[in-house]
Amino acid sequence: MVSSSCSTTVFILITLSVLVTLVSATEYNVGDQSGWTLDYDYQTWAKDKVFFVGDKLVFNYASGAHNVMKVNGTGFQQCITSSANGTLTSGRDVISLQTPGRKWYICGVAKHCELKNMKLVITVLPQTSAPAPTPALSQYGSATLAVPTIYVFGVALLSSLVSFLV
Ligand SMILES: [Cu+2]
Repeated sequence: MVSSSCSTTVFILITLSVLVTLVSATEYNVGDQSGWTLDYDYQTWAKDKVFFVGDKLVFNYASGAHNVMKVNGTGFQQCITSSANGTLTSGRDVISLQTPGRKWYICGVAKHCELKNMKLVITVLPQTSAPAPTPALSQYGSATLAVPTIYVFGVALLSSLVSFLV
């Protein structure tokens, strides 16, 4: 009985996590465990991630040690620390990505941007839920629909494997 309730729990957890991944927005901790800090390679951090409208960036740092400024491309390249777009200083700054396109963030404290690489640039993609319904694309409709089915099938397969192992 223990093993069956265990595998049921695993099945539910996997199903939930898949559903959460498919449906809800992702919250990204900038710099992962390192947070928003000196001498971290945020270009590499962002490189393998795909950001969508609705996702969130969370900048974690000791309040007062750093801040977060949203800038434009020029401000990013030249580390212009004008606070025209407002400066976030809470130490746990959450930014909702509301529009697609390039987004630039820098730290405005001292020369952290210029000398310590505290700068992040990302590209936000539009939400994928509403593709343009053009005739040319409609033939791919079934392929798009097949993806969640593969997920569900994968989960079922995985959970039956897990129930063997538990
Ligand atoms: Cu800083």
